[in-house]
Amino acid sequence: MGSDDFYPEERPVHRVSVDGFLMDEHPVTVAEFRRFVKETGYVTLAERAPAAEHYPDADPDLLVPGSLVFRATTGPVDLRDVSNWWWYVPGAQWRNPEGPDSTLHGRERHPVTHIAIEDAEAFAAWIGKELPTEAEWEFAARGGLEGAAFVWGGEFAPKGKMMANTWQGEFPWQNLKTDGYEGTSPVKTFAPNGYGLYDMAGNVWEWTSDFFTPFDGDGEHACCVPHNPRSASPGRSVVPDQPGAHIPRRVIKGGSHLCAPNYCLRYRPAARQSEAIDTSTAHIGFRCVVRSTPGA
Ligand SMILES: [Ca+2]
Ligand SMILES: [Ca+2]
Ligand SMILES: [Cu+2]
Repeated sequence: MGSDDFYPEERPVHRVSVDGFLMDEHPVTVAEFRRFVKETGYVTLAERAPAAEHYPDADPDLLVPGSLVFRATTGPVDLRDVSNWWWYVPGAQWRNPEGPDSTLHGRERHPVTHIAIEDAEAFAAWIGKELPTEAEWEFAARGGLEGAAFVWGGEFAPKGKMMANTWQGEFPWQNLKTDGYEGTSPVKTFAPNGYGLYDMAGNVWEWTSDFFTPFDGDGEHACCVPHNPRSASPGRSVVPDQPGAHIPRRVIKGGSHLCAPNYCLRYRPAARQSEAIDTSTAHIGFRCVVRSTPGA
């Protein structure tokens, strides 16, 4: 797991082992999520109004159901300020990914988006599966290649061929769409990895069950190869000195159609990012696993 060649949170490279499991071959699609909602009446987090007591500093106008939507800027902006391109849009949810006036027309086989971790867990429980741990997800993404930068090998675009739906050009204003897609793409558009898994790089980020913790710093893994490692407690996942720092954060993996080399070169198996458990966005989805020992 991990990489020493890109971002600090991926360091150091270390060895883990995981038991056998099966994984969905692509992220859960709009059509699949629709069936879940139809049969259960499930209401996603983005469709519920945030409770004022959890957000004492919030603008009351924003304490309405909604979700984070990406809007490209007209030119280069300060990349340290994500509010330049992320907008909390009232009425944005999985059925209306860009806001109330948008539809899913033609996107039934795209990954479902605007899914918070609790929504992903609810779907998994309903269908009799579980969410992968970070270690399982990364093992699966590598597709049998040891230490390769990308899920298909060492080169981003072998012989010029685009292997995943990412962002080509200067983020967040110049989307060249060399891969053919500005936003999400239908699952299985790009070739699978060595384990037959599609969209392990790009398209949408995918939730894992682990709370986000640094790989280094605690020395707990120094002596041995952790077996089925998991990070089950929210304690160390909070990011000090950030707005919303008290909200626990889980690991998301794989990068998305918004990941670009000038900002976020994270369409790689080692890449990891944290996302708050109260958050849904237009570029995060999920897929499930079945373990040989359920709940292990
Ligand atoms: Ca793209
Ligand atoms: Ca993905
Ligand atoms: Cu990214």
